[in-house]
Amino acid sequence: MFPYQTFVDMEKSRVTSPIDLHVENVLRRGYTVLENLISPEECEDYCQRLDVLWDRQVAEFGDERLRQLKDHGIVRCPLSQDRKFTELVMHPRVLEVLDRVLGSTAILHLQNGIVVHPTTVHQQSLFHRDFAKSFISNHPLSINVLWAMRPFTKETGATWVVPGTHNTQLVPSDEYTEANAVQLEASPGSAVLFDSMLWHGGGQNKTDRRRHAVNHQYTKPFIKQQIDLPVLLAGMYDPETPLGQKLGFWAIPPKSIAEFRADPDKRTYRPGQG
Ligand SMILES: O=C(O)CCC(=O)C(=O)O
Repeated sequence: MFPYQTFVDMEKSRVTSPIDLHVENVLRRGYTVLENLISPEECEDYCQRLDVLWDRQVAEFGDERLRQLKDHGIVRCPLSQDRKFTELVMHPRVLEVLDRVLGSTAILHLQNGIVVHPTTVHQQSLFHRDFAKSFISNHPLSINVLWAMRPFTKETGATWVVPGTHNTQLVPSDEYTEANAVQLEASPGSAVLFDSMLWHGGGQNKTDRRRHAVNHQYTKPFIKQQIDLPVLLAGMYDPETPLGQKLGFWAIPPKSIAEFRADPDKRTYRPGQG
């Protein structure tokens, strides 16, 4: 234990459960790792599903076009083609931390499968913010949850983060990044939960095997989604469920004055969502 001095009007963070420490990690250094949320067998199943969806998206859009769009290796919105992926969105251990950091009315902004092919340099390996804003909010607005489906090691290209950089407007210098970047090695089935303002980037996959991951971004419900999920998923998922809320079905802007003036219980942007 490290003893602290006490000062008037200064409250100390308290940890009474493991969730408290995860929350404090996210607020202070920008990230936390939730270990072993699902089994290695389930991860392998997800990898196979991602390979199937990746092949399908290549068949639809073409390898060359996806490279041109810098979208090579990204499986866009897997849950729109395979319901299994909703289990990641709604994983209870993720949601208990997410609810504390972002609030229970947070919605899914995007879900992307990431298939890092051997020896290719993928777009996400350039350091970036996923919520690429030039201002700092005093409350988190957006949180990422990146699931490792294959081992995240130095060789497979574990994700790099630059701790604490979610709290400063300026882009970190090369020297700061060089001195402070941390590569997050993690076993399959673990998830890195981070503030989307945190500077981070994928590592290089130096193995001869694909490295699979699934990235999620959740935001406050008033922020637009990457793809309009209530439109994309209409008829596929029940809006009247906790999953429906997370997919954004409870935070739809009214499409007319009449919809805006509907009774509160009929509003498309439901009361209490924030
Ligand atoms: O694949 C990785 O390790 C990082 C992915 C990433 O940075 C992203 O999707 O924003």
